[in-house]
Amino acid sequence: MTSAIREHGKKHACNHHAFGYVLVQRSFAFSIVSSNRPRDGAWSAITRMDPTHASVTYTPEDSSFERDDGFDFIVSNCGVDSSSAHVTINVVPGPTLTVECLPRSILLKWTLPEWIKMLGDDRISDFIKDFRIYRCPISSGTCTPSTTVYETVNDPAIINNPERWSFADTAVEPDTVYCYRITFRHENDCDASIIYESPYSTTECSPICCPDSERGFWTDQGPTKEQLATWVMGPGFTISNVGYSGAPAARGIFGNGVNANLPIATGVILSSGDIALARGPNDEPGAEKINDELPDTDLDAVISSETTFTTFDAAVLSFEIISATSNRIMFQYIFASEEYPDFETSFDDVVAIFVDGTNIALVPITFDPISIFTVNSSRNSSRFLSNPLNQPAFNLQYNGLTTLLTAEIEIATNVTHTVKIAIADTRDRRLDSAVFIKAQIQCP
Ligand SMILES: [Ca+2]
Ligand SMILES: [Ca+2]
Repeated sequence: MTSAIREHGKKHACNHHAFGYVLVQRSFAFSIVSSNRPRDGAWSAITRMDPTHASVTYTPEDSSFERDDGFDFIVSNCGVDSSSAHVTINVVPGPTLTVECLPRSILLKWTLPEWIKMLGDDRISDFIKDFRIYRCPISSGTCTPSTTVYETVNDPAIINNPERWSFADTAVEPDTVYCYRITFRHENDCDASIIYESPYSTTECSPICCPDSERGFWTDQGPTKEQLATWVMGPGFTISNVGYSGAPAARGIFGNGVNANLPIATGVILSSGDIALARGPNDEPGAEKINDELPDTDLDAVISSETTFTTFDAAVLSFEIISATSNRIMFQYIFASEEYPDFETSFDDVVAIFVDGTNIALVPITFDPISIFTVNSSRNSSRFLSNPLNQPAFNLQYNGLTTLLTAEIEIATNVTHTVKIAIADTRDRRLDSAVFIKAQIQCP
């Protein structure tokens, strides 16, 4: 008896895996002998599926280009071999994925292979099922495959419109590497359901600090206090025991500072009100937020030689650092306020940076602290810049600001030091002030 092969080599289109199968005429015992193994891929041992079917899994060596491969097979029964037959495997590309860093988000953009589009441009959703986005944790610089679906895309309006083939991942932390992959399932004309997947795509940037020229000057209250400490210190320091006291709206980050004419592109902002008020134009004489926050006694001490009043609405970021390599700490910062110009001799809002208890934020040469009384249009005026109402020199709400100032101090290596950055209103909680501190981390 000769096994009759009625049909063979049904063709499967697939990216990473493909299989051919043979169909024999009726049910009887048989075996399959392979010959002429695939040229560009590896295949599994032939597996009996049922009395009439057998399958083999094929994995192309390189799935990034489109080409055909195949193998020959012989079905034998009772020692009588059939003639050789050939299975063709059509290997086609799968989807591709790119990732782009934006402020506090990562934008994923994908493309689908041409063969999918040719199935019907505006009916792609008829052929694509279970479109999934996987976000994979990173370890040791490589992607760790995730089996947990991060996001699904089911909306035909998105799947059928190439201009909408994107997804913004906003749940990102700074200085964290993320890795993504997309997959979809295609039900093809061979009654098979095959999963297509993109290669992994990895970000290696600090997502939240990435410049976005279309966004203009921005502030963001989202980052944690630990992120703020990391931003102002930069690499080389181990940071611990981070604390923040003050209103949640009073601290955060800013970006595109150049858009506001600031000499700092990105950094941390602390204020005695709401950091969102920092954004220009300067269209109010006295923008303010009453936070009902407490004074800071260290700041009270800093201004005690200038005024008898105490502080209010303090915002205080504090932490400990240790470094094996850095014997110096440096901050570059700008102090800005709504107290200028009308109250520059009556309401002494203040900022200070304490390292191991010593205030290192001082007017150069003079050793004056940084406050409304010590830097203004008449005192230390070379350090002062006016931002008049409705004729903004800077795209900031604040009516005046200092030039870019530097606070630095030598420190011992391998010793824990305390850092405390504090700002507050003085005498009342009105007409807020802010400090812009340059980020020491690298942005792409
Ligand atoms: Ca103003
Ligand atoms: Ca206030």
